[in-house]
Amino acid sequence: MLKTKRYTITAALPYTNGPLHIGHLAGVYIPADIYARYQRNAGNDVAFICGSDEHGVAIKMKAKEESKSPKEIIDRYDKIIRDSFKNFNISFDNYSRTSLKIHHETAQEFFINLNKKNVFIEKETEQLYDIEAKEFLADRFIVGTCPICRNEEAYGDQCEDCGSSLSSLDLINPKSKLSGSKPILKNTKHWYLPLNKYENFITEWIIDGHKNDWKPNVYGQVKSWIDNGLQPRAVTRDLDWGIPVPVEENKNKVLYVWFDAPIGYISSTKEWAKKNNKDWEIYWKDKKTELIHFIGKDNIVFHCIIFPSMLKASGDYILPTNVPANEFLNLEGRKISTSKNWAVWLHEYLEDFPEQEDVLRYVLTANSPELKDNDFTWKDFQSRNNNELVAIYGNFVNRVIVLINKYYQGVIPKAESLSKYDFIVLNEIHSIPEKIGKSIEKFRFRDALKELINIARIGNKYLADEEPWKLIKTSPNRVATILNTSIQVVGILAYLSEPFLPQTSLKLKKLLRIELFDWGILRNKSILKEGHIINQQELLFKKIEDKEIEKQIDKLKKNQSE
Ligand code: B3M
Ligand code: ZN
Repeated sequence: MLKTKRYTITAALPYTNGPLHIGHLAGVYIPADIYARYQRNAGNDVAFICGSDEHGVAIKMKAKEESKSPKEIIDRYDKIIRDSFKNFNISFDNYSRTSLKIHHETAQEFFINLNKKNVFIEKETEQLYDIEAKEFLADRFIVGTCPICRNEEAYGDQCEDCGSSLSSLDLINPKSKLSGSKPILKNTKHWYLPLNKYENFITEWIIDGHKNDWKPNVYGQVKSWIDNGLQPRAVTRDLDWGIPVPVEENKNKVLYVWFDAPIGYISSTKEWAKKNNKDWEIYWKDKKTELIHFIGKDNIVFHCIIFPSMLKASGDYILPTNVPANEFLNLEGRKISTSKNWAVWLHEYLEDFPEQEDVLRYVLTANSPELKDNDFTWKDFQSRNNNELVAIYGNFVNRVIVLINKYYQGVIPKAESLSKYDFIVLNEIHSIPEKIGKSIEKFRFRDALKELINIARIGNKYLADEEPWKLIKTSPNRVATILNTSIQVVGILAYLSEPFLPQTSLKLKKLLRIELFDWGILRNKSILKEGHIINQQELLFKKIEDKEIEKQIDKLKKNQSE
């Protein structure tokens, strides 16, 4: 199909300081994957980009906790994270890592370019210092009370509760996470990005320009920062882990992780373009390219204010068309917490529910925290699997395939004269691809998924109303028409499931013996021609028993008591 538009789709680079859990999938990676798969199926040119975020204090903290080197930590979790993305069919075109040379070079070039343009303010200031640990305290090395929302666990660079970008001197009652001691003040030099100078740019671009097409939760956060006024932010740190600041007089200074990490999208695109003999610049500098950042709400300030100001200052980059950040997913009514092991880890999920990654994709899309925090419960997981995937989707497909094999040895029968009801069903089904497309274009994946399952609901009802198994002796032509109509519904379900349930879509493709997956065919009235031979039925979804759910809930309670 003619490639009509170009998309650079990025998903937040996960820190390699721990494994992935359901909050990551629901917040960022499933929405991004649905969107990327949809745009590919629509015939567009897509670069779906991600990679591991391997610098910063978070990784230093983990290394200290485990008395390991940061390198050992990032290598361990980079592998675990890559495996999880692969197992859940997150279809990145490239997954890189910011510890690679190509990223160090790209980030340093970016810094040098801005430095040459005198974008930064270089200044000596007093910063918090831990005399016991002999470390300057920035980012997650320091915690204190957030001056904006009074959260007592705010970090030196950000408060995860209200999303505010902070500097450690803003914290009330700051405490070192390294020694627990009260920090002293010590002089040090840093390079500051003067965000205050980009207030008008952000106001025109987002506050005026994206009032109607950006999600209200994102727009609202950006507006609150602009209303409070933007402050210069240090983009360098006194740390021995990270990308060295490319200046002569550098003394153990590295780039702030949130300066280098978003540039990781660019270096990952470069790496991909080199491997595929493509020009990376059209994905980051061509005004016809749509740049979409998929992130969680705690990353909004970095993707809507800091990184765009860096791109603007650099001068030749495009800006994101949209930043559809999701809110947070809670677990059994409580905030997911890595440190308290209150999480459903992806690698553990697959041990307990092998081959059922699509079930989790389905439930996390149906319950996605698109506009407000939402809750994942194991009971809901079980009921959506049993009552929607098994009882509606799987049951409908199973009945059609079994009947076509039983009555016609798997050969799709010829449709005779269609009844009014047949036309109603086919017209309704053929209106759904456009509805799903419209919802996905607006990042409303829950609505899009409802339309998808509705296809199976319509098919199920049609079969139950028409009861072909009662007519096979008296009206064989009618049965042929009903099953030809029904297999068209299954065909559309196969195509439209691909962005949401890729594993199930692949099973259906094999079942129906569909070779290509070009969505252009969805414009045809009939997807599967009479005479086409399909395979025997195979199980798509299996019932989840109470004891499987009880085991999960007990596991969480046990984690809690430890
Ligand atoms: N590593 C993820 C987080 O804040 C952070 C995203 C970087 S995207 C450039 O958990
Ligand atoms: Zn706060």
